[in-house]
Amino acid sequence: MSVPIPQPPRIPFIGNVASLDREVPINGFILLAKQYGEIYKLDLLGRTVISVNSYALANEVSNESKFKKVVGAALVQVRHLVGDGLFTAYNDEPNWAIAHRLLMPAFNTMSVRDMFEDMRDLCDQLLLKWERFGPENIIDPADDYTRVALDTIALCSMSYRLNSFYTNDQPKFAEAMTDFLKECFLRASRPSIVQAMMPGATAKFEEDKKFMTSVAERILNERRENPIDKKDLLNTMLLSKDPKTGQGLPDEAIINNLLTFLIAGHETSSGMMSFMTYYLIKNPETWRKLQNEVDEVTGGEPLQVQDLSKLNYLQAVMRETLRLAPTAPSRAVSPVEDVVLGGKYAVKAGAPIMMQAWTAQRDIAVWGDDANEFRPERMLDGKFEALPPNAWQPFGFGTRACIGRPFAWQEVQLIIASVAQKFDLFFDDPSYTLELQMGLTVKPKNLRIRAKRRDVSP
Ligand code: MNH
Repeated sequence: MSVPIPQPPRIPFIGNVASLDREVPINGFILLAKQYGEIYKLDLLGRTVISVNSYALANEVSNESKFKKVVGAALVQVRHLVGDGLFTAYNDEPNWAIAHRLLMPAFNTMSVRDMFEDMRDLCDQLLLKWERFGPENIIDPADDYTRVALDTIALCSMSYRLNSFYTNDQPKFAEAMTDFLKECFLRASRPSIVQAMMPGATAKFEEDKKFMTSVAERILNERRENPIDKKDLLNTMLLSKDPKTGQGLPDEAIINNLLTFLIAGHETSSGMMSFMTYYLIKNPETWRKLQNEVDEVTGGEPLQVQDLSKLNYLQAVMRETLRLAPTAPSRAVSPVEDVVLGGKYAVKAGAPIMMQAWTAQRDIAVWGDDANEFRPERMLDGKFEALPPNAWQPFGFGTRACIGRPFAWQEVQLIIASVAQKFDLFFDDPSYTLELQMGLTVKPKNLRIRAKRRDVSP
């Protein structure tokens, strides 16, 4: 016997749109999960979206023989820029499979190790900035982590320097990217009739798109004219052939993927480092433990790539941060055939389902009564490895899971370990309470900190 999927009361014409805060829909999703439990559905501008919130249902939809990735409404907007790039491609687009096979080896842990010194270059720019501005300076960590993450992915993927630390405002490319993604996210929840009445926003959207594409085209052309001998991702795409089909990637697909790396590779990592910073300041004992570990492993010397695997506590802090605050908080799938979810909720083939990692990763059935608390110890000593399947899933699932995971992991290890080695961090406002902010991804809102060098006495 199947039972209906709960749905909040609808308002004529707009359905359930009012249930979601337009600026920060994640707050609505969290609240609705508290009210309705493991599953509910919403009418959003003519689309019906099912949201699954419990571990059990999240695990059930993590099965590629029954559920496939859906390119959700915001990602459909991102396609205006990057089309069939890895992140936004429909499952059957041929360039997805070619790019996936070409790039998987270039993104594995071994290949990413070769990028360590480039990553350090940008990490040092962040450290130097915080040091030079001194302990009285108020830092917007999300802003500086975005600079470092965006510059890192640009340098490692196409040996291009965005130089975000050398301008007061974000450089033009970073600004175009941020504005474009914000607009994608807003367009996704705008009725088309409203969109039609916003020629200004549409013109800006087109302008940002054109500008970013022209930068990527210029970089590609320059590389063709002046080849370099370096194993960056651009060279991988330009020079290698798909082992299966013998084909290379067409120029358009190379550009789509260069821009995809920049999009997928900066906000998520930057948000992760911002949440880590928040949790570490909030939990001074954890912060001290982490500093001790870093000091012990490095002996006060600059971090080396072979140190990374010895930083077990850091790894637990990273895992626990992404459990409580997965910066890509949900992903969309749909059933290949009609299914009955959880043994009782009938769902038609093709219906979009949002897997809410944010709520599923706080399910007390898996994590216990203190599920909402930040406790890295639950990720230590084999406990992480012993978790039920898909209980921790901030990087997505299956063939469409994150290709940049080892890249992000190494980058965040390097930056947070280096910050812990060098600085004590404080909230600028000691009474700061966590609020969320959203673009395509989630980050802490209005977090402001100060950084004081550890080796300098007051
Ligand atoms: Mn990433 C897909 C989370 C860092 C490039 N990424 C995904 C998905 C999640 C995700 C979740 C699956 C989305 C979906 O099912 O629709 N990614 C993250 C997080 C971080 C992250 C939490 C950092 C923390 N990602 C990165 C970095 C890069 C990157 C860094 C690039 C250098 N991610 C991708 C790409 C995809 C993806 C590309 C799409 C892969 C595919 O579908 O083939």
